[in-house]
Amino acid sequence: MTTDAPEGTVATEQITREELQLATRNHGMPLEAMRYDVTPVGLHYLLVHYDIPVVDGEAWRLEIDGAVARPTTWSLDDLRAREVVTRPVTMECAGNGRARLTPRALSQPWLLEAVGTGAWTGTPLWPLLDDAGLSSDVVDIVFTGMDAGVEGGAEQHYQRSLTPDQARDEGALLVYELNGAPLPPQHGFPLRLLVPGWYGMTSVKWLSRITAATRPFAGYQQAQAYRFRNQPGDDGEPVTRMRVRSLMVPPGIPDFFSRARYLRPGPVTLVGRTWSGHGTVTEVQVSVDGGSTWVDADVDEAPAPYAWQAWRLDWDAPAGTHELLTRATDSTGATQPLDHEWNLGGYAVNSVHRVGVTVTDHPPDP
Ligand SMILES: Nc1nc2c(c(=O)[nH]1)N[C@H]1C(S)=C(S)[C@@H](COP(=O)(O)O)O[C@H]1N2
Ligand SMILES: [Mo]
Repeated sequence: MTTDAPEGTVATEQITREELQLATRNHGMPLEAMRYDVTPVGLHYLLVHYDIPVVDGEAWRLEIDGAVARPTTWSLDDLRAREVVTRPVTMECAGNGRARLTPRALSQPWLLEAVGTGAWTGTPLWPLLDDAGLSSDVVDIVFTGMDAGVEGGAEQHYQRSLTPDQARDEGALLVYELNGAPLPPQHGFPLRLLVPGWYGMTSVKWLSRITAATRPFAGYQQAQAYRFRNQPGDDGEPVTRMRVRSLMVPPGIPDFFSRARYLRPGPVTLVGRTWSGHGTVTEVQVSVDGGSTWVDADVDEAPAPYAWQAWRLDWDAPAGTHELLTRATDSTGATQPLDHEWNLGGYAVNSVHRVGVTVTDHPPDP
């Protein structure tokens, strides 16, 4: 550890015991699972700040309160009786890529796998708020989860907020099913918020209360965490939508321990997924020579807004060792950077994906 690492970060490659503890409670999506259009439930990534609450779905209620004309209480059956929407949505943790930074924030040490695409079923958020009748002076809508813990030195429920405009315009859903079955406990049973296109922290799980506030919400997850800062004490800009990213299914077979890849020489189709919370991905480029030259991959249309897109590229793999790279550009023209862009919390690190591979007829030797 060096002494110039800012508070809350470390400048070593070694993983601390606390990071390991988080990494075993939470988990990423194995990259080979990108072969599924919709991620099977147990393969979807998982991020839980505190403990997973045990909830009785019969007794559970959602309260809508605060500055509304008609405070309301909803059972799960009441919500199921409203308009039903099912859509595939790709969700990524804002900390995906954090563990690749130096120094890195001490938090969940994600490499690249904190992503998944669920087929989410629920009811649109805005009509419920509209029925409740928001006062004209409402500035934030606060979403409260049932889970509680201590973070940043304060006891809290997990809470995030949206402005009324965001709650109306972002296509947010209150979801009660994942891939055609009730939400599993770890993904927010019985109800969660889902804000398509945004990093996962916005999509509050175990939702029990929606409060219309006439003062800006200054809770920990909104005002302290999830902000782009370069040093402690910076006010920072809020982390919101997912930056453009592409990932490759690592080709060939892995070494058990190091996960180094081996591939037979000859034709292979490289495949992967790509997404952007700022629109759609218009281009994926692949390099098979460490970034010296780039080739356009075929990219499928998005099956729905903010659902990942498949890409593929045929490659005639020659014997030797190679570094494969993939880089996407979205409809705003934003492209993944070659190098990590550092920030204190390790948020939205969307640098190009690099996969080393040894092409040989005789693994493990080239
Ligand atoms: N109530 C609550 N909601 C939460 C969280 C949490 O810890 N508690 N984690 C958030 C974060 S940081 C992410 S990335 C997503 C992860 O959702 P998933 O575990 O269903 O993939 O949930 C978000 N919603
Ligand atoms: Mo997250």
